[in-house]
Amino acid sequence: MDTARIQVKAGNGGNGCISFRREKFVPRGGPDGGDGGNGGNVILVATLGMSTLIDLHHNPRQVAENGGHGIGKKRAGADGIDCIVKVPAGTIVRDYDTTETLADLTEPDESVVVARGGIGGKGNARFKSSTFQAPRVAEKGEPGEEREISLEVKLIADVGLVGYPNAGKSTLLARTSAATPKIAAYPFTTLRPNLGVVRINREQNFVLADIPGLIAGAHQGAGLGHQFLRHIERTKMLIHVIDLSATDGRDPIKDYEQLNIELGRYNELLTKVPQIIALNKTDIPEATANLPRVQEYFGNRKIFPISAITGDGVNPLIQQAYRSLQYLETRARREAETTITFEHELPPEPPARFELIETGEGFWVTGAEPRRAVLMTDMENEQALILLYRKLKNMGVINALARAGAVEGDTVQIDEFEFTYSPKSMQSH
Ligand SMILES: Nc1nc2c(ncn2[C@@H]2O[C@H](COP(=O)(O)OP(=O)(O)OP(=O)(O)O)[C@@H](O)[C@H]2O)c(=O)[nH]1
Ligand SMILES: [Mg+2]
Repeated sequence: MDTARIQVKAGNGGNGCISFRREKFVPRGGPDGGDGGNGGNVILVATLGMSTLIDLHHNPRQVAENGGHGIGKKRAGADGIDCIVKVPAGTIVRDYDTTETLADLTEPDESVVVARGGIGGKGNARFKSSTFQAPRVAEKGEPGEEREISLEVKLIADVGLVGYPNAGKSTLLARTSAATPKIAAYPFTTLRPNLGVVRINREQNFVLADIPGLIAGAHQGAGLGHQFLRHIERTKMLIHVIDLSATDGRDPIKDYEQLNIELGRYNELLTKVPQIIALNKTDIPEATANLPRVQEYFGNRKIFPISAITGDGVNPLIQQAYRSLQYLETRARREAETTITFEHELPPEPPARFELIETGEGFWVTGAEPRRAVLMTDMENEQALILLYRKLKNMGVINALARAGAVEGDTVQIDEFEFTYSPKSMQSH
């Protein structure tokens, strides 16, 4: 339920209308066809209080309303209503085919348009001019965008708890927050990540995530942990919980090393995430016995012996986690500021409106603007083709063709349509 694949279809623009005024005593009135309305967009909105994509599994196709067609008396069609799709905060949105990331909706109410509604076509009233008194032409509505997207929810926690099964991660989460995860004396008690808010004082807090225990081979799918490792990819920091009592016949130092190897095998970057070491279950005598050896192993590195059950040592651990977070956030802000200054010096180049590609048989025109102009043209209508020619000319397409050496009779392809080039007009076929 953390991932979903859905189809989104924005509304088509409504068609412009071809109509002429009819009034008593006015035998041949002017054009009065209204514009089509714009199609609705499909918009994803990050929503607080949602945690899964289960709703979308039941509704894998999300469609926005089409714009209404224009009608006579210059009345415009209504705009189509947007389709609003609620997703959990922390959802990454990708194009399914290209896998390009479209958005990373981290903050509540952040939104992204994943399919843009088509523009309504202009009615014939718009095309009247001194030389064009009775235009029998209107634009078709632009088709709404349609695509497949994939969604993935990654929890947004500041700090993640990692450790072997049974180390006491859930117990620590329960002790430090209001969360009530399941706790039991067998491995793999936790089956899904849990989040809790750890309050330092009235204003200061951070979000702590507990994930299922990891074991050797987790990166290859052993145990349950690997499917949840991606949740901690985005935490700023980890608390590595180690069972110091080693009651299951294990060794705390081996556990520590093995777990880090697993993290690195899953994603090298995870080994770069700062870790705080929590040595848990100090209330058990075996733990106290193990402590000197483990302390020696970590040397100068700061470690936190705790008992998640009694609460011993937990407060210093939490304070340290919070201070480290603050440090990391300040550093991230400083880096962000540096980046912004840099970007100011290098303004991005404006995107080209279209591109001309020589095909050997003629030319291929790509780009959103020419494509839109073509899709909004009724190819059966002579006047509409004249209008298309003018639009292409205004965009610079006709000039570019001439410069590229196009001659009468060359084939020009725009989107799905083929035209025959002539310096003064375009003919569709
Ligand atoms: N004595 C003692 N027992 C503890 C302590 N912390 C956890 N436990 C016990 O250890 C067992 C496992 O605790 P959990 O919190 O469920 O461990 P976990 O790391 O979340 O385990 P998984 O979810 O299976 O990965 C439970 O029986 C806890 O009561 C501690 O500080 N002292
Ligand atoms: Mg647990």
